[in-house]
Amino acid sequence: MSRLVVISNRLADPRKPAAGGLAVALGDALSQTGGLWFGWSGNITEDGTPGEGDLRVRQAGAVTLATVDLSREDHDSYYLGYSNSVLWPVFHYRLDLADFNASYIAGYRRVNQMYARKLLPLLKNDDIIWVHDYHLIPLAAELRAMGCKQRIGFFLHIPVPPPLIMAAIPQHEWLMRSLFAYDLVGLQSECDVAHFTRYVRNEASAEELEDSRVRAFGATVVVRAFPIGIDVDEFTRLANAPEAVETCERMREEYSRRRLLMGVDRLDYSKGLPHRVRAYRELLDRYPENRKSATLIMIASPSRDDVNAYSDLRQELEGLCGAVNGDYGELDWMPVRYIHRMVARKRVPGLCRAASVGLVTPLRDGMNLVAKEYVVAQDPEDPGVLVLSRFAGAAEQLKEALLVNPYDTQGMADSIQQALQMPLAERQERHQKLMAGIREHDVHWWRREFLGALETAGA
Ligand code: GDG
Repeated sequence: MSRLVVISNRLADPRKPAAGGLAVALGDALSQTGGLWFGWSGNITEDGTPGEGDLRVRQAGAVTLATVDLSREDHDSYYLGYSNSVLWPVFHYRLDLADFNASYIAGYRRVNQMYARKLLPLLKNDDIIWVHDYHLIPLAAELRAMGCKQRIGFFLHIPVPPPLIMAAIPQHEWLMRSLFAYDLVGLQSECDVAHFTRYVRNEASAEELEDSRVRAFGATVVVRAFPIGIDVDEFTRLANAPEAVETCERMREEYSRRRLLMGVDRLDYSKGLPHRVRAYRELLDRYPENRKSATLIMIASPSRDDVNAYSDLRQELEGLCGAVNGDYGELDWMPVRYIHRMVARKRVPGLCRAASVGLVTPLRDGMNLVAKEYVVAQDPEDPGVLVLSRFAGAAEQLKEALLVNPYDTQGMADSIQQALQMPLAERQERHQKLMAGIREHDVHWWRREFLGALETAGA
């Protein structure tokens, strides 16, 4: 059996309980074959040389963790700059938030080249290499240029935008050409595959071959959707553990006279948080019976604070929450509880379970795992209702959720009202169907499908 090598921007020690579904699933796969996980250490060296970083290799059980530090200049141009101020906004259709600063691309290329240089000597001939996400699009091309012949797959966790939006990135052709150095490109949804295919057809006269193969730029790559799932068993265990049970009980006690609506997200403009608060305000306005009886809990964990667009969003959100509380609040009722802190992972399932409505309303999202976690955390006898944006990748799978358009404030308020009023039998039926799909397509399924396809791609 070949050894698995995973490369991602950040890595997690898979043995640590706080690691989360993806880290656990990748950790499992890596442990099975005795794998290598390579990425940024999370350290920034203030006086480091650009394009250079110390490699540190350590063992975590059967998994070798190899990390490199980044110099301040590389961190700012590769990570904050090109990855999070160009690729992240554009791939989420937000040209208005993109910062096409010409200096970023050099850092992005430099770091990918450095990673390739550091990784190459650690590779064995029959390794299978799996690269993750938008920070590392050109990594395979850099590895190939250094003579790497191993099979390499890429999985993009974020959406692929429509071709004309992609074309706004000055280096769009180079980026898309880089993807053809992989043997397999995995995307989250069929919509992403359609955008990818349309781009290469229009911009590179691509030929679509059998078995999801696409030929362009003188190379052939397999492009398919592999919708990522969660680790259902791990999350169920977490939901039944004392911390989650206690959190749920405490919430129910604290809010015994209220119905809870809940969202847990990173504070990111892709997640549609202001739109959610506006819809909730509309709910209180249109359906006054919810005043004093509904409470919206918004947990928005800090994220990428040093990118400007994120501090603007924080201000906007704080203003909106403050206004709802000021306009509608009573001495004994605050409509919104907004928390700008990370809650412990062990508490997340308890929060989900205590909420009658789970609000997952991104403007655009590759998949959105919170949607799946919310469903899995529910009591099947008395489940809450998932209100899900049609613009989340998860909407292609979770058809029994109440699908909403987050730009339509009134429509979303109506759907939240429908969720609050939904009869038990309908809630149970929807929950059962959602659960079956989430269980069938869990994170282990995702990993097996991807690695199975990578085994045969390019063969
Ligand atoms: C990217 C793509 C794709 C959130 N707040 C807290 C917290 N979380 C956890 C959730 C969930 C995870 O973080 C978020 O996952 P998402 O999928 O919702 O979103 P991104 O972080 O944007 O992830 C996304 C994903 O990659 C996987 O491919 O689905 O589309 O954007 O697990 O529970 N966890 C804790 N405290 C918090 O406050 N502990």
